[in-house]
Amino acid sequence: MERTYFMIKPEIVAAGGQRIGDILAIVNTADFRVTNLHMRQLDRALVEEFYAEHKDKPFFGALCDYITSGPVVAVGLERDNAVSALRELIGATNPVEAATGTIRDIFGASLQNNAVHASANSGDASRELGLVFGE
Ligand code: FUP
Repeated sequence: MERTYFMIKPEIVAAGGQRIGDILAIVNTADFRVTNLHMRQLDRALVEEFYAEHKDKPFFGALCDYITSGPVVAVGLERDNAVSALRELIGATNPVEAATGTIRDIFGASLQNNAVHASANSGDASRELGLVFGE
């Protein structure tokens, strides 16, 4: 069994509940067990740590502004090969490059506002679950 971290980003949450349900229903098709779930606004220091790998990139400030702009839905998920299975479900980072039918293809608005996050590897998953849930 492997764990991963999934997050529904602020523009989806701000639009109301329906798309949260639609996205979780897609995740549910892939037989994940939900190990943790909550909705909250993340503080700036946590988000800067979360995206530390990008701290020298030109988009870092805007990315942190955006992720702290409203509540997110934070989800811990578990199954065999959880990291790769979830990355496949969400699609490429840029929604215009995301495969048809993936979450970012359906719900993503732009490279920054790409609807959801999923851990890139199991090391990131442990780090992200620790940061957000204190696991
Ligand atoms: P991903 O692992 O698919 O979330 O992608 P990255 O870690 O490369 O990027 C993290 C987030 O930064 C993306 F979800 C969107 C945002 N981003 C930008 O806003 N501009 C860029 O040029 C690249 C990424």
